[in-house]
Amino acid sequence: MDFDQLEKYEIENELQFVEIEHGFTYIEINNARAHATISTYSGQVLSYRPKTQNDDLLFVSEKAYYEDGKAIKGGIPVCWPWFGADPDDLGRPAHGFVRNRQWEVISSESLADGSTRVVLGIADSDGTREIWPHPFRLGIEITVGDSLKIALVTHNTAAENITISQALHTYFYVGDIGKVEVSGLDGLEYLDKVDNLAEKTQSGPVVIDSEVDRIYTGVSGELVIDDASLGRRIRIASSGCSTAVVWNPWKEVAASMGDLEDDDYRKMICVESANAGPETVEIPAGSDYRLEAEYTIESR
Ligand code: TA6
Repeated sequence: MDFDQLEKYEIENELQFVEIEHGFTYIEINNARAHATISTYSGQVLSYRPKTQNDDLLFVSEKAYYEDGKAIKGGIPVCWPWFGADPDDLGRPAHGFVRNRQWEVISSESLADGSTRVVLGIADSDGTREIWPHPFRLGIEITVGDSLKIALVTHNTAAENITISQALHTYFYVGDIGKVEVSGLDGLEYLDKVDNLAEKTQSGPVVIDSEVDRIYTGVSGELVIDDASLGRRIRIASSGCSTAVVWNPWKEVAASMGDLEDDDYRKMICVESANAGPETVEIPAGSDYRLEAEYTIESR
């Protein structure tokens, strides 16, 4: 989509398109409630800050790659149509192929409550069918207001059922990982990716004092990131999924990643709304599937 074609989606004093240095286009939303930045490459929210807050909801690495074919480290990357390693072991990229492709703008609107909604989409092409041989349309509905609402909508345009896994791989900004607790997972089973996928049971809130990479199953209800350092709580309400992934790379893994500063692990935590691990989703031909998350920040 050419930059000139985007003009019709602008909303005066509320939604603008900006061409940035790396040749990518950002959507800048600034309404009475909040500010947000969204990349049309990758369909990825990079920043969200309600007007009542000083700090961003999201972490984006200073060393993030902004290159065609690479994922941007931070914000809300979309993992689709698989989460994690290639499920068929064909050497395809981890976390699927839509987080490193260009998306189209489908619509934009101001809502009566002062929030702004923008919808981006991506559909199958020769390039995607080489990797995954199914027709599809994938939309992301992003509503920027007192909260940030995301709906990832898979339209199965194929003549047969498709099976996917997926995640909103959200990187939350935290003041100091040592002062963070994640609640809402107490008593749930998880697969521990740093211990050969051993099955374990969560006891109490999740605290991070080493590498954590866990797939929690049977999740229902709200998750809360309690951040004593920033003096805030982030509430995560999800639907269309019963899996949550919690990831922090800790020191050694962070240092091995070219797109993270060595000490970035102290400023981020991924808490992901997902259909992943044992939970996959079969979508009948011609049907839609919605994975939704709403993020709300409150002071402690
Ligand atoms: O969601 C957690 C995880 O799958 C980890 O296993 C780790 O590999 C991470 O994602 C990688 O995320 P990235 O954004 O670097 O591709």
